[in-house]
Amino acid sequence: MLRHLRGPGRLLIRSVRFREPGHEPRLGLVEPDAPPVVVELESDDVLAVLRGERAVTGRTIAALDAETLELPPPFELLAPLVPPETWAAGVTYERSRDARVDESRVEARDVYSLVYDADRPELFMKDAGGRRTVGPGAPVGVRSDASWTVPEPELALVLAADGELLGATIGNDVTARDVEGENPLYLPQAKLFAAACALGPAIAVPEDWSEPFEIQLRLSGPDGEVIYEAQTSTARMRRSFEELAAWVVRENPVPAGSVLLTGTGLVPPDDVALAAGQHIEIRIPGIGKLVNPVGDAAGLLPAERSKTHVR
Ligand code: DO4
Ligand code: MG
Repeated sequence: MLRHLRGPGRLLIRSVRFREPGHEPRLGLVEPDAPPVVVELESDDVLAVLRGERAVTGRTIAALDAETLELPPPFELLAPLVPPETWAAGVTYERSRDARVDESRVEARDVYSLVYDADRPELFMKDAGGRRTVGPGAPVGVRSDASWTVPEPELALVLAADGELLGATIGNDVTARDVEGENPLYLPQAKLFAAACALGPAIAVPEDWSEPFEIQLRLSGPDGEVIYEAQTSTARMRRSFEELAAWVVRENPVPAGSVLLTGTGLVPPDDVALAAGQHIEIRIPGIGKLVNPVGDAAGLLPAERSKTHVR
């Protein structure tokens, strides 16, 4: 039985990005009415908005759902930003450490316990230019050469170039566990493939970054049956958001607006693997609910890539 989830305290703003056919993507602020209303912003610069730019056009759109923030047709909710780079931290929760130890060959098990305890965190690049990232409602991918892919629900931080925390959204660090389990050097192949990352629905700017975020995951089957459901809190992380962000930008020229996934504390049981037709819901009170169907990565390659067969 899941307990009631709490939000992170007072929010300064919540922003979304959306599109209508034939137009460039626009930004909006979410007003917490019931149902919430998206107020279109003049600016299309998400960093300026997160830093306080608030001029509005006067157009408002009522969301269809208070948590997913789904918009009525013809509007389409997009990932709340296109990060120039997306970084990810690993093994930041005890649960993640234990799962990696279990999935690995005996010879490789120590690396996860060592990195959990070390000063230097595990950091890896998850995406660049949003090429493998999808927004709310779009399918995430499962690669065909993997047999044990799982969702990783994570708090995702939007960073300034100096590592300052600008906002937080929901991230899904979809991972092929069997690929990483075979050899930790296969990590980039376990983590980077078509539609292996989802972000959304909104970026929230909390007043107080020391307040934890609660995270809930629900995986359901094609007929809506619940396959796995659990929750955790960023209070269980072994490292602070600021510490992880400082490591990412350390002697590393990370562009402003890059995203840092902060690691997963929820790992489904070993007999659960993502398959096309399932649905993943990740809820973080204060931010919203990110819902993505599951598809085959091979069918989710960016269009120009499948046309030209460039690898
Ligand atoms: O070492 C593997 C990556 C771990 C990870 O992505 C996580 O803990 O969230
Ligand atoms: Mg992860």
